[in-house]
Amino acid sequence: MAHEITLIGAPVDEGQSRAGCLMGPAAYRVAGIAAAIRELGHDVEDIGDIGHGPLPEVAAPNPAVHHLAECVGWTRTLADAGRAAMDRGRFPIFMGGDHALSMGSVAGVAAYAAAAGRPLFVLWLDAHSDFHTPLTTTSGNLHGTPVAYLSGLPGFEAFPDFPAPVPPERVCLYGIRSVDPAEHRALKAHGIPVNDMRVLDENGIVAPLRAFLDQVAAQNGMLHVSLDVDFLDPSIAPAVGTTVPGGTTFREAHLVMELLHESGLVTSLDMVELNPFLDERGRTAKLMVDLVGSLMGRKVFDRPTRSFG
Ligand code: 6HN
Ligand code: MN
Ligand code: MN
Ligand code: MN
Repeated sequence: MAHEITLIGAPVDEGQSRAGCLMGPAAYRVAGIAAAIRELGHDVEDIGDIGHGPLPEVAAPNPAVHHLAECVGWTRTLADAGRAAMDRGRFPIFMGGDHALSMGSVAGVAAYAAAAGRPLFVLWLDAHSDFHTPLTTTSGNLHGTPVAYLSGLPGFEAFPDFPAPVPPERVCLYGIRSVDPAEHRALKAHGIPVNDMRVLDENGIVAPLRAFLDQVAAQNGMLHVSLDVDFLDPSIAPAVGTTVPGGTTFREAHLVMELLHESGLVTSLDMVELNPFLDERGRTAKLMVDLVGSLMGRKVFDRPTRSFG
């Protein structure tokens, strides 16, 4: 199925403390993202980079939190941009930018899904669970909070109310290998299933994902995928500020993307946490673009595929 893709540049750098993610959208463009997707038969438009807009007056609920106003601004402008793209029947790809951008991207997609009367599912491909709130974070880096925001947890009073919070059984955390103590307690209390690397080592990279995709298909859901560079092993993807050893391999990551393509269920995508300042001759940016190619249907050999649902 051909998609109508809208690239949205989201140079968010304020959700963490290591400058450089703001160069992410430029690096993806240099790596040829638009041509790579177009080559697969899809329509592609690039609306350029957006900004965080006017800064609201907000008070941080915890002194560690930094750049709260900027992150609230980004959440508003990205939610609006994502919703507007989807209202035009397009498939938004949010080119980050750090993971704080997903507060906005998922809010926009959730608003669209609620209006369309369809359940939204979220696949979080990440080393981290990103389940802090502005109350529990100790680093103060708001890129560690979007999953709690989209789950409707308290502590996000400075942010727009999340439209239709996503229930725990519709969230799939995948590739996880770093969870802080407060996140661990909150994940257990809230009941979000955690597919950590232990689960994927034991069951393989395909089976738990297929089970989740079957749920999405059975409920005619929309599926937002949030791809954090640190989902990948640092040996193949060095350009990220929060590397954690033991990540997915080149083939595992492509297999996930190929399966997602086959499912036909994905309706929006984030590419987050690329820090081009830390890259080696663009290899991480190129790998991320290649993975998007697999998600958009690039394959070595065409063969009949299994159905979902
Ligand atoms: N990410 N849990 C750590 C923190 O600072 O809260 C790391 C967060 C990483 C964020 O993966 O986008
Ligand atoms: Mn700043
Ligand atoms: Mn993340
Ligand atoms: Mn991460």
